[in-house]
Amino acid sequence: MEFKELLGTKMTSGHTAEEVLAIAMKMQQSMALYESGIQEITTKLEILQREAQCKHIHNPIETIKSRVKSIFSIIEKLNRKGYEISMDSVVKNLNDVAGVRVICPYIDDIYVVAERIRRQDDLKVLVEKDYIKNPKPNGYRSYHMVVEVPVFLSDRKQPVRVEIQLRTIAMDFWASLEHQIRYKMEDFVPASIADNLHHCADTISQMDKEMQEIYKEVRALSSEEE
Ligand code: 0O2
Repeated sequence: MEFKELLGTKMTSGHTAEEVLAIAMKMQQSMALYESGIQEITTKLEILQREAQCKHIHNPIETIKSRVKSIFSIIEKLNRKGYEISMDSVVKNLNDVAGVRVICPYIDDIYVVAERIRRQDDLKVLVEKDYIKNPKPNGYRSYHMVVEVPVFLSDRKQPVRVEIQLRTIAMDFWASLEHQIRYKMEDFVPASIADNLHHCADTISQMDKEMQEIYKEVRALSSEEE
């Protein structure tokens, strides 16, 4: 859906296209706060990466990616979920405006990183969803955390919510392609394609488990200490 189309969509909140545009411009000004929240979380994760590199121990973080949700996606999500279209509503109802994706080599690394995040006492963990132990019906796997991080401004301390998605390289491969396919098909994925995607997700999950076992054997054979 393009922004033009969104403006042509009937808003569940009853706003006109002009009102939505004015709200969108106001929202844009608030996005800096979410950028700052991402910066805080990314710094914490980079510190964990650097520590592992310095100590020559296994680094549980392969890659860190981040994004602030576009205003278009924010309005589309508020509208889809039937929430009011306003900045207050974004703060109250959306957890994933600021998103950080942590790609880990192995499944166990995900739980290691999640625990290291939990231990940081300036962060408040608000939500945790384990889509690895409980995959979504379409086969999606990831570990999701919503945390609140303090951002220090010139005159106040502002808590900012950030969604952290933790995945293996394999889970990320599947989720990225599935997302693209779903987008291409405008969310109407035929059953046969959905079945194939589910099958791929299960195959990938099996591979993740096998790679984890291989790594355990490698570690048992090597003298690496952590
Ligand atoms: P995008 O483009 O990545 O931003 P909530 O956010 O808690 O109100 P929701 O959306 O059900 O409710 O939360 P959930 O299930 O934790 O999922 C949030 C995000 O996880 C999604 O954001 C995706 O990034 C990812 N995700 C969840 N399910 C799937 C899936 O089936 N396939 C893929 N590829 N990604 C998924 P957005 O806003 O949908 O998208």
